[in-house]
Amino acid sequence: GPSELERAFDAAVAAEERIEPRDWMPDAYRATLVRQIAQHAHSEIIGMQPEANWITRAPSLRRKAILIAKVQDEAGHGLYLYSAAETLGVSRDELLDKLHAGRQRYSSIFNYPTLTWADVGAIGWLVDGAAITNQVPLCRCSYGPYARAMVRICKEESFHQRQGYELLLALSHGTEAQHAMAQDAVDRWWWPSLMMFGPPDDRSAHSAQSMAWKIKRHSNDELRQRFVDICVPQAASLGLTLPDPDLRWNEQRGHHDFGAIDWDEFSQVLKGNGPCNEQRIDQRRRAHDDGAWVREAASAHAVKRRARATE
Ligand code: FAQ
Repeated sequence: GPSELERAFDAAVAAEERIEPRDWMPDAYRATLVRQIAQHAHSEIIGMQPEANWITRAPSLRRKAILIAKVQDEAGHGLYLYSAAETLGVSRDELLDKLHAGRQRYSSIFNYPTLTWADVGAIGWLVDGAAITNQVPLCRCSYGPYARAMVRICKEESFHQRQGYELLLALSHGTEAQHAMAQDAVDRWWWPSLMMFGPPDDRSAHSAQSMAWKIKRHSNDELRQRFVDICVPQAASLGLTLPDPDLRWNEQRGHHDFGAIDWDEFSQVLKGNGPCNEQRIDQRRRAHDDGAWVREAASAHAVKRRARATE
């Protein structure tokens, strides 16, 4: 039967208490958290690339300042999340090595290109919107450090989502060409955003166990449905359409029905065959190598300061 420690862990989870770094936890619980938090952290820093692509070409100083701040926030989210992962006994170096070696994942969404300025708006509205829908329940995750990191991240994500919505609203009500650019961006980002929630429930390997452990609070399909229901009225007020002829309100279900997701495309992106997989990981490795001297200088400085403090 279960040991004393296991029983205490199960009771804490059942009582909605938080599991903290020094508490006993099952190895598989720890491994699942490392997998999910690392994947989340990697997504934040790889996710800086598609938007950073537009910093030099933002259409005004105001838009440029906003975009720089947003991309910087994403770096910060990466740091909170790597720190949360470190409380589980893995180092940030180790996680980055795994990312660079292709042994840990980052979100499928960041393997799509940002072709026009409107993509910055579509990412804010749809990608950050999907991230919030997925992450608000993670504020109640059973693992304390992850749950607490998520509170601040969600507040910042809400700001990012509004930024994207406001950008798209300006374009949608601008010239005919600007409106068309906004619509094209939404057409390209809609389906990949729905894929962010992960495979359908009947093909989600980890959901049942993660929900039992209260790491995940809702299934992939539940959150995806919630996101669709939120987006439909927002698209209408933006004056834009969602690229799905099967999208319609279902009175009986009290939800919107929507068309079939291309799961072959999703699995291709996960296998590394998305439009930008290679570019994203090459750029990440290059940035890491180019930053080696900064890490060396910072640790040399820390050693010097410590020596001075103990003199
Ligand atoms: N992409 O059994 P499940 C952001 C993998 S938001 C890639 O359902 P799970 C904000 C999954 O790892 C994006 N892989 O898995 C931002 C597993 O493979 P594995 C980051 C995916 O973990 C905006 C397999 O499929 N957010 O960064 C994806 O229970 C703008 C089976 O799947 C998070 O990571 C996918 N979309 O549920 C930043 C949120 N979906 O590991 C910058 C936290 C599934 O066995 C700019 N994560 N897979 O090899 C989660 O909530 C969960 O991990 C899910 C997946 C819901 C993503």
